[in-house]
Amino acid sequence: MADYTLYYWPFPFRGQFVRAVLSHAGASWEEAGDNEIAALMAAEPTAQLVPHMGPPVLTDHGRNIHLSQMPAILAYLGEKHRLLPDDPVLNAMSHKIVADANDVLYEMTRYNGAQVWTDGTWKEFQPRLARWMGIFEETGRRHGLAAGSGFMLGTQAPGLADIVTAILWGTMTARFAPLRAMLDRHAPAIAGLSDRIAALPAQVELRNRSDAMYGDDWCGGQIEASLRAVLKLPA
Ligand SMILES: N[C@@H](CCC(=O)N[C@@H](CS)C(=O)NCC(=O)O)C(=O)O
Repeated sequence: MADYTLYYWPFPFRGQFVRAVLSHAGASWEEAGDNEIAALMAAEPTAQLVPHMGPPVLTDHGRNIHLSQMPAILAYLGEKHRLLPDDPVLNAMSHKIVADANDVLYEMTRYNGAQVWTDGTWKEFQPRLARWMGIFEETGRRHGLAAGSGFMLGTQAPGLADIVTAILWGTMTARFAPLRAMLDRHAPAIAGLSDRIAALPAQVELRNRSDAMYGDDWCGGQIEASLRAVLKLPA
């Protein structure tokens, strides 16, 4: 049996953070199918593995536990697979980076798909997106990257903060190429970190597998279609 089961849609969006951490930790996992995810979501909270609104949901078979909420899942995996710094401040910084990444996903999808992009709203959002890039760059500058460790929080090996940062910006700019120039301009150290993490063998393997399964998709649905339209990318 696999170590974990991941309930997440066939997209490299929120679930990809969980996949990337599991890959980095060398853990095995099975992906639940769409029908299973839909059935779990439709079940009464009393009948769900863990009461939740939307995936990702992760089952750890070794401990027979189930978790929802991407930041909580990553906090658990970070502790279990020793991907968090011992220092309490840097530990909290890791969780801040995860929460920032989740906020960026929320804003990039216009509040988890509640609205779609138009040319006007996308243009209005540009300073805010640049600022998010700057926030990651400055977080890295203050804690590690500029100090020469090469990792987000000055750790000697990639940790949760590095994987999350790389999956956020690396996946987004790979899917939406025009955003890479923006990342290079506003967050050059983060662009470099994303490339270094992306080159790790476990991440190369995950990306190849994900690209084969999900193609060019990122978050899917009308929100992705509108993002492609404002970026003048093929649908
Ligand atoms: N805050 C949750 C957000 C979960 C979420 O929005 N999941 C999306 C996929 S990324 C979903 O399918 N939601 C369905 C729903 O909320 O009805 C997290 O960070 O895990």
